[in-house]
Amino acid sequence: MAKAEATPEYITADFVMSSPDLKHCPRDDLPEVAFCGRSNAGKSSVLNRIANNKGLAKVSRTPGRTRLINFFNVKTGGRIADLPGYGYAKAGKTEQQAWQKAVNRYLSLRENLVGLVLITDIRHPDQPLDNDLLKWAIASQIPVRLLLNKSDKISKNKQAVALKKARERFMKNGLVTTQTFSALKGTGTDELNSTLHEWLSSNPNL
Ligand SMILES: Nc1nc2c(ncn2[C@@H]2O[C@H](COP(=O)(O)OP(=O)(O)OP(=O)(O)O)[C@@H](O)[C@H]2O)c(=O)[nH]1
Ligand SMILES: [Mg+2]
Repeated sequence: MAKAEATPEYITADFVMSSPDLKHCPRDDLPEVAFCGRSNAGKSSVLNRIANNKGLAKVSRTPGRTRLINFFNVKTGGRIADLPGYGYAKAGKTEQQAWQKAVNRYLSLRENLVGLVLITDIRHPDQPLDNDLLKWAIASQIPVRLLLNKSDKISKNKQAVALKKARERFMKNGLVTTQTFSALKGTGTDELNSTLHEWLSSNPNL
């Protein structure tokens, strides 16, 4: 008889509010993890997958869909912030600058930020804007889970090579951990959720 697959440990999350900028964010009284990355990398899809709820965050084929910071409370404690993606060339310049400024202010001033999930497309490693964010997080001592998403788009062999390369890159830096993920298939859900639980229950000062 085939072995039954274990059901992943999903998180339960509820939408709280959308904020155009730091001033209008919810109170910083809960530990918060930010989902960030290039536009279209799959931030909203990853969130929906780990919560097993396709309707939680809006997903779109058109890049640049998430233009506000969207907040979700996690039932077991803490909050997730789904940030607008960066690097979306087709957005109007003024609009792009406005939402980039909101993200930068959020990242540098949000006091309850306990970790970042940096979502990347496994096929496009080493992107300059992702690297800027990684450098900033390391300098700010914020732990990062680098997610190589859309792993379903390449073979198992190529996935292993991409993961090895990313891990080698951050071997000397305990702050950055790496994993493969597929929002489409659910691969990597348990691994990500156990880190989220750890981070979200980690800050006794809040
Ligand atoms: N094949 C595959 N497609 C994915 C995966 N994750 C996301 N996508 C697709 O990629 C596109 C963008 O996904 P979103 O979740 O909206 O991306 P986002 O990073 O939130 O985008 P913005 O909000 O615009 O910054 C959608 O068409 C998703 O269906 C994945 O793991 N595999
Ligand atoms: Mg989004």
